[in-house]
Amino acid sequence: MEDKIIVENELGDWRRTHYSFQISDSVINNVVTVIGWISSKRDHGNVLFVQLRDRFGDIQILVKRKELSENIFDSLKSLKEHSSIAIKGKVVEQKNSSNEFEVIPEDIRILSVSNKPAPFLTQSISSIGIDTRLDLRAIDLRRNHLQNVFKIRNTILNSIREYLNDNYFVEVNTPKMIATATEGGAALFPIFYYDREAFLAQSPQLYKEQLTMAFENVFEIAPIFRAEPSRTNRHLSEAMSVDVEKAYVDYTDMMDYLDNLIRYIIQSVNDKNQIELDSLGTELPNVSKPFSRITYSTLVENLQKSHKYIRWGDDISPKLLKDLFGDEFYFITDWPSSTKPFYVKSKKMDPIAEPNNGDDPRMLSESFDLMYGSLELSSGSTRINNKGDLMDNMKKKGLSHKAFDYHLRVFDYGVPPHAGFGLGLERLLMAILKLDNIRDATFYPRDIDRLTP
Ligand code: AMO
Repeated sequence: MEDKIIVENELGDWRRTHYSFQISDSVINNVVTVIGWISSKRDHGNVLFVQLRDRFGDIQILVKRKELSENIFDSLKSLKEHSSIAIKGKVVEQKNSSNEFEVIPEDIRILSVSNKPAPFLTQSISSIGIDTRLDLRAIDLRRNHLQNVFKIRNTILNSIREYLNDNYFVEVNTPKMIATATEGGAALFPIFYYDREAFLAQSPQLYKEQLTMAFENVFEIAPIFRAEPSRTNRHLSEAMSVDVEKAYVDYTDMMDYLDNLIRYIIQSVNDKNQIELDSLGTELPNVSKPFSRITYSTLVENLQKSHKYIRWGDDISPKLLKDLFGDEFYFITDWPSSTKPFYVKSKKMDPIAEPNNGDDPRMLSESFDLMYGSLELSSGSTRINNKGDLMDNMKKKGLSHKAFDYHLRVFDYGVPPHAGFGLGLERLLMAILKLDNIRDATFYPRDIDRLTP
């Protein structure tokens, strides 16, 4: 059959005159040019109903054998889903089509032919394994479900920029090939940098801190790289981080900013994405009130009271949080200094705290994690801005001053007090849309098993 298809394979002078959403009352009886790919097709012998999909949605095309040349009709009839076509035709009213109009073609150009049926349907939520979908990700991303997810992602990104610009932040970009680690716990990806070893950046941490000297309020939306050895539904090896840093504030101010930012984002999605939310069947989290704040020490006590095995100083696993918190946003604050990276400022000593192991007192830090249920969305803190304190803390954590010389020397010139946070974009999307797998919150996920496509 295939060799009978007439493929122009070239646009020539054809250009789209209208997107699907522009096919409306105002163009009834007009001849338009619409372009897209076939999302579905119903064949009634001498009549075809084709759904032509563009960036905004579907347009119904009614094709009748008697109104087109045999050749073109037969070619169209044999086209599979995903093939691209351009149609010049008249817009007519059609109550039964999804947008109440259809286009009756006068001329058709076949631009690109799909040779194989895709292993998943465009309309299905898909019970097919994620690996099969990821192997053909560009096609998978055409599915309605992911289209909705990524349209909402777009709103989220725009609203983050809007909120931060309105609050006098400057968008910056920092190097992704770096010389030293910043986040103690997370492993690095080593790379060759000419004749030296370097690493992919785990975080823009030190650069965003430095940039508060020149710009006071900065943010960056960029990838972070983490050599995560585990296979989970919430870790990526390459994730997008929304990093925010501000001078002359502390961690309590940054919690206010983050709280307001999340509520602004959810309001924007609510205002702009009702169609996508309805189609996903998702209700947005209730964010009518500011998020609650619980200190790490109180949380550990509560967990111990409910007979969970945890010692003060341990990290808190998602499993432990699962029974305690439902689908809600909340902050865990004042983490032990021992659990936080070297740049995080310590609080004054907790007077009721007992020594941890004889000589190491229970130092707390000016820090927070923003959680949604058992999912960590963000970490933030007040940073150390005094060179001596920073050097002491580095020593405590076993870090070499020499390796961080490029950073420490800045502190000779008076780094202002500052605080900030890093917010995982994919994790936020998981929380807002209740996605089970972080891989569906990113275009081409990277994990321990996957480096392609
Ligand atoms: P942290 O290491 O907690 O803090 O990272 C901040 C947020 O980034 C997201 N995140 C990830 N998302 C997906 N996959 C991963 N492997 C992954 N790793 C981190 C999470 C996390 O809460 N420099 C500090 C931030 C700061 O203090 O400003 C930092 O990187 O949502």
